[in-house]
Amino acid sequence: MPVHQLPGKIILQHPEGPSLEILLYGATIVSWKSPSVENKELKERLFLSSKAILDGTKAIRGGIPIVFPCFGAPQHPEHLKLAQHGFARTSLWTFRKILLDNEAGVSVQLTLDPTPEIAAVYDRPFQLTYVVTLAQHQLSTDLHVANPSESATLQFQSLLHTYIAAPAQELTITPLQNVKYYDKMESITEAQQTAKVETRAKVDVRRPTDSVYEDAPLDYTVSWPGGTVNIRAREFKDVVVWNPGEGGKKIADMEDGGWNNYVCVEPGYVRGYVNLAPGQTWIGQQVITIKA
Ligand code: TA6
Repeated sequence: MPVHQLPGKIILQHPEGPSLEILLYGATIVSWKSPSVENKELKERLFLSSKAILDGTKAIRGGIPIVFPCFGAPQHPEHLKLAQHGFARTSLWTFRKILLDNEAGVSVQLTLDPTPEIAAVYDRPFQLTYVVTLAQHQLSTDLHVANPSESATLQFQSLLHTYIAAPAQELTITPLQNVKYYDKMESITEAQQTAKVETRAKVDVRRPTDSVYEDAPLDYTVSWPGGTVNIRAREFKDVVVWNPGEGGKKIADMEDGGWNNYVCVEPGYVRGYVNLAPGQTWIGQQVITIKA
């Protein structure tokens, strides 16, 4: 069986070797093993801190946490009771069904609907559906946000907080040159950040980095000696590049030196809000492809 349901998690097994582990907690993908293009050797493609707390009491430090309906500290009047990055990454999702199961790929669907815990901090109707598809060298993650309201617009932010396993001191991210960005290293509050324009042809994270690129190109390449990963996005118009460097020592669930082993490249809609009309559905998509 290529899809295994275990207590609290789902394992996807592709016939050619790749595998994926999704926790129901946050629908967080915590492992993606995919073969190298050259010699088929299976490699872990996502960073997961060895200190990540996996018992459902804290958002997971690594993998692909889902950010919804607010990015960072809540600012929208409807979000003020929410924790940083919202509730999707800390709620228990439901595994619904297998959508595809053949040599082309293995695909599953999970959903999150309002629960009493969510309703206590967020009273808007919504439905989230997450479609995760594993192919030989590719992982697609589609987040569908539906607005079941008959009269009210749903305003939200969303992002996939993807921790790519890669040597932070050696990697570059392209093409972000000339894209406007906001530097969260300068100030965490949006109001105090001034827009800058990226001047570098190749962005790196050799210094602590927390940059929110607005209206970004939707197609990014992360390269390092011996590795290339492509990340494509749809509807996630912005992208965040984050690596705290030594500042990671202050993050309780970050393993020692963990910041050397990843970069977060996070497609999202985080500058402004998606305005989703009643009865409509919005789909944000990320497709990660191993190129080398
Ligand atoms: O996406 C980047 C960011 O918002 C950073 O500012 C940093 O705080 C990071 O996310 C991690 O947030 P977390 O709530 O998971 O500790």
